[in-house]
This record gives sequence, structure tokens and C-alpha cells, in this order.
Amino acid sequence: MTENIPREVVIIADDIRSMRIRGAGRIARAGAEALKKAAQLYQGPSSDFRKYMERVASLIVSTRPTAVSLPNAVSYVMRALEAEGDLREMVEAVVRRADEFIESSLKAVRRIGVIGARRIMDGDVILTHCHSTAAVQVIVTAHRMGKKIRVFSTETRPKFQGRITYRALREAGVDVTQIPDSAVRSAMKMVDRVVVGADTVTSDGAVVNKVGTSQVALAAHEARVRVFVAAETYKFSPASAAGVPVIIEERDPSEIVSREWLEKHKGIRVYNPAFDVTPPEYIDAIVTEIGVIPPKAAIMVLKERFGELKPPDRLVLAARDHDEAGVYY
Ligand code: RUB
Repeated sequence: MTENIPREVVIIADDIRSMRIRGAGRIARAGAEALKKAAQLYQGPSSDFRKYMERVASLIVSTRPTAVSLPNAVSYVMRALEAEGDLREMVEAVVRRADEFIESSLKAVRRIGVIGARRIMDGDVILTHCHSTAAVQVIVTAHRMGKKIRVFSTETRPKFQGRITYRALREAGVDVTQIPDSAVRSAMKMVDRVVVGADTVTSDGAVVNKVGTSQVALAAHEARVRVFVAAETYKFSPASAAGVPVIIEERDPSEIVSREWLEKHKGIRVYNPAFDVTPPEYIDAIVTEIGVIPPKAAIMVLKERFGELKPPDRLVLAARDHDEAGVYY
């Protein structure tokens, strides 16, 4: 699949797959960057350029199946090739759209920070799960606005992304406490608001995010704590409106138990889903760069961002084709 694709581009794909680059926003920007690099490094005839770029696009979307931000970013950049032009013009168009996507994505995160921070009250205790740039942005912006807040950040096993959140909040001067995932229900008694990110928002307003998010939302619901999701609009899934299910990525058992342990205890089965689905009933609001919406208004965002809902993009579908064994939502 990587034949004749430049090494720099294959490295980005590997970094996404292995989670050296992770988080729905970051993988989307890395995907756009990979397409830009691929275009700039292309050395073949102009007649083969489109096919070559499509192979690169397929490689990128195949890296992780759950976050729709990735195929959405790739589709956005690949639209550069719909216009006629010579090779130089096509390369320039890809570079332009990739830069456009990256810039607007970073701007969206900053905007979400400002909009979301207005929903954080002085004195709030916030709980967050995993590491979401958008959720951290909301919390840090509220802190910078002078609101006195305290944060519980879950460890987020098995990959401990919660430690990234902990460090980011500490560095920003936020009062943060790390808790094991299993302490969420106990801690919820002290919490006023939950703020998490999203990998995919479906047309019915369900939020797909790091596994454990739905348990956090359930505990919050029980304790009557409001749940906010911080999500850029490119995390909304147009394919979901056409009935295409979201694949929940299952990762290697060795993330849970060591290979030696697995060797020793032959036949042991490990289930390691990377994400789960929180139904809209457990979410109070989704904070996007275009405003705060109730989850049930997700379809409106999809119409606004992607126009009249057409059949899903081929690339979005391709991302969903490569894993036939997963659990679907
Ligand atoms: C990361 C995760 C994050 C979302 C949103 O999972 O679930 O909450 O991607 O992040 P993983 P952001 O570590 O498996 O990639 O707001 O940064 O896009």
C-alpha cells in the first residue's frame, strides 16, 4: 500500500497508527499535512498525480478507523483535485487546502475555548477524561478568564492520556488532581461539570470518544452533573446521516497485559476497545466553534458544514471498510 509513497508521508501514517500522533484534532491536521507533503514531493507524470494522491489519501484514512475528523480532513484537502489544472496548479491547490484546513482547525479549537469557558462558572469543579485539546482549551481559557476552578483528570487506562491532560493543566497553572478511572463515580459527588472531547459526533447527537466517556456521562447523569462536549464541526460525521456506522477501534491486547503474560496464559481473551458511545440523552451541550448546541441539533451542524447531505464521501466509506471485525455504533 505504501509503494512509491514518500517516506516522510509513510512516517506520518505510522505515527497516527501507533498513536505517537493522537487525538482527533491532531490526527486530522497530521493527515492534511501528510497530503501536503505528498503533493510537494511528487515526482511522477502529471497524468498519474490524482491516482497517486488517492493512494496517499487511502493510506491516511486507514490508520485509525473511529475519528471522523481524519477522513473529513482528507476529503477537504482532496477536493483540491476536483478542479482542472496542470501539475503545478494541482500541487498548489492541495497545499492551499491543507494549510486552510490546519489553520481553520486550530482557530476552531481557540474559538471553542472562548465559547466553552463562558459556560464554566467561578468556583466550578470540573471532571475531564482522556486528553482532548478542545476540552483542555475550554478549561485553560476559563482559568485565564480568572475563574477559580479545580479539575479532576482521569488516568485513562490503558494508554494514560490523562497524564498529558494533567501536565497541560499544571503547566497552565490550573489546580488539577489525577484520579484512577475507577474513582469517577466517587469523585462525581464533588463535581459541577464534566468537559470532554469527541472523536466523532453522529447525526443523532451521540458522541464517540475515548472509552470510559460513557461511564463518566452515566455517573454525571446519576449525580445531576452537566456534561459538555467540546468538538470542532469537522468531528461531525456526514456518513452517519446516511446510516453508515461508526467503527469502534479495538487495539492490541498487549496494551492491557504484557505479551509475556499472554504467552504464559494461553487462550486468555482481552477486549480492548479504544472508544465508546455516549448517547445524546447523557449530554447537555456540544460546544463547537459555531456555537453551543444541544446534541439533537447535530444534524443542523452537518447541514451547515457539509451542505445538503449527499451520499457519504468515498474516502469516509473507505475508512470504514478496512475493519470488518469491529463493534459498530
Ligand atoms: C483521544 C480522545 C480525545 C478526542 C478529542 O483518543 O478520545 O478525547 O480525540 O481530542 P486517542 P481533541 O488518544 O485514542 O487518540 O480535542 O484533541 O481532538
